[in-house]
Amino acid sequence: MMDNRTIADMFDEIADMLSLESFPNVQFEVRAYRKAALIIRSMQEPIYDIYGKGGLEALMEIPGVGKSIAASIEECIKTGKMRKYEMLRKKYPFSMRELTSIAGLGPKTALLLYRKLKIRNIADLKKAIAENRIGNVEGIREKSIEQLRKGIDLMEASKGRMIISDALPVAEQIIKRLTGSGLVERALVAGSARRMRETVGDLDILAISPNGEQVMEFFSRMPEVESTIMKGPTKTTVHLKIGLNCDIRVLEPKSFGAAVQYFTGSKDHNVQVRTIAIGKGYKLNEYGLFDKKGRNVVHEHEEGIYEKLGMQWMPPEMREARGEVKLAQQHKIPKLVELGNIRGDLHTHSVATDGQSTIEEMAASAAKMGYEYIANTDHTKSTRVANGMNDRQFAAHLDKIDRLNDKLAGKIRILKGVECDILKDGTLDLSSSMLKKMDCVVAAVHSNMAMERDEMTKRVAKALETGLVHILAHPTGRIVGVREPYKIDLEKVAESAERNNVAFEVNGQQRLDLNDTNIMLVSKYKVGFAINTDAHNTTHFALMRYGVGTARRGWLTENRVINTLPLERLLKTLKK
Ligand code: DGT
Ligand code: CA
Ligand code: CA
Repeated sequence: MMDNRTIADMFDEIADMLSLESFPNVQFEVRAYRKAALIIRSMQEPIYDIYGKGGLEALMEIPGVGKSIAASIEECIKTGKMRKYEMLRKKYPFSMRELTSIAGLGPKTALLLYRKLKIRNIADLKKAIAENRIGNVEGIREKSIEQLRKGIDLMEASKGRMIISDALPVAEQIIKRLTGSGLVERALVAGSARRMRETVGDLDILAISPNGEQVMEFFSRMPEVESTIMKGPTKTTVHLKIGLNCDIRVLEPKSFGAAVQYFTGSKDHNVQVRTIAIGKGYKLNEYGLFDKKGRNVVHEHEEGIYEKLGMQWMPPEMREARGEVKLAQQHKIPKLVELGNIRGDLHTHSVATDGQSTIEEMAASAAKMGYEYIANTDHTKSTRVANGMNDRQFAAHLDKIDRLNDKLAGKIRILKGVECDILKDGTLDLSSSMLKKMDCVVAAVHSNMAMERDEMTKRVAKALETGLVHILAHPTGRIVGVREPYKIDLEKVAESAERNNVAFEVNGQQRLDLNDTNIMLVSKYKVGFAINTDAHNTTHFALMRYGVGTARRGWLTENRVINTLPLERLLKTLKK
């Protein structure tokens, strides 16, 4: 059984290998595979379910999936193989995916490394770097060797951990299977996934069932499972095809609440809670909360533990030992922003630049989700790789949005916007007169990221001081597992943002930027936040929950988040 990620990885690898070919129109094919990979990777519904329900036709309804790609997916689901992929792999017998997953290493370099040094994977590459063999390859500079070294380090630092947006949908699919099996009374995901940590090391599933053995049998035979690592009547561990381990624990109802509290963690949070329990004469562990006489006083629900300890219950996202335990004792846990509070997305793209869906499709999809508005924020000219637009092109683009809004009146409002580059010198990549025509100016750094901290801080602050910017997008530039944040003094930037009424973005894509700790840092200032998906196609809207999860980990409340405002109030806020 093929999961979305595996298929997307295969398509990306096909695109990488095809990009080395030179037959006519090959670039067209490369783009098609790339686009399909991008979309399938971010889809939350398993593609074999889509196929199972509606066959080839349903596959072709996925944006970016045409006839021949749909046929490849079908082949893959039916046979576990893809002929096209295997043919190309014969020609390029090295792990393109492994090598190009290193930041800064593209298909051409991978081929060069294979041809000259027989490097087939990351292990070979590391060895070659350590033995100073790379420097002798023509076409590879000293600077790029340094870059390769950094890329490998970054990858190893994140090794074994997976971004939440890849892991959680699989965990939820497993929960659905378990509850659908009729074997369990309740099942939930605990651990870092429940806390919405940006990456997870493994998945921790808890279930109530009187049939431990049968549950374990069912669990270890699910299509998501690659192999069983350990199988016992109360605990089983499997390795999933997506590359993560997954634990399941089967419990009796009377210890479920304690287990949920314990296995949700974090470990540091648990240590603090347990200390409070001891102070009150209890013993707390994963089996229960026991009083002096050894009686378990909490059963099925974890809320009971906090209650008995004189604490307020708090959302899992807060349980990182960052002061939430004290707040809970004072009954001052804030009411965090929720997915249901979000009324629109203020950072979205379209085919006008590097998106894969049209503005019409984006708006229709957002309306279907119940949004009141989206801002279309396509790129500006300096972002050439994204096909960015200049003043003249934006003028026509905005007219088009006006016409669309006339057509859509009453359904959803498309705000006229832009994701404007903050150039190296801190100026904006579009004229002020054009920026003033926009409802929503999102500004971001896309180039020259290797600046000194001071210089970068001044650059971004200068852009905010124009008074033309509404939202600072992905303010540190990091991409989880791919790129480190650039150096920047966020507190200085927050001072500028406060003076100029600029909101900080919490980006729900693989960036998850700002992250939880940076949100906490800048929320000390009087600034707003915008939780956006940076959607490049309609499937990306589903990533909002990870933006919201990250915002909750940074303790944000609804009133701090501007895209929880109804349209009229949002427009007023943006005009200020
Ligand atoms: P991960 O898997 O690295 O993303 O992070 P977690 O938080 O899911 O950690 P994991 O899977 O090792 O353990 C799940 C939870 O079990 C953890 O959040 C808290 C609890 N736990 C694990 N080991 C200990 C421990 O030694 N002491 C305490 N108090 N709790 C623990
Ligand atoms: Ca875990
Ligand atoms: Ca675990």
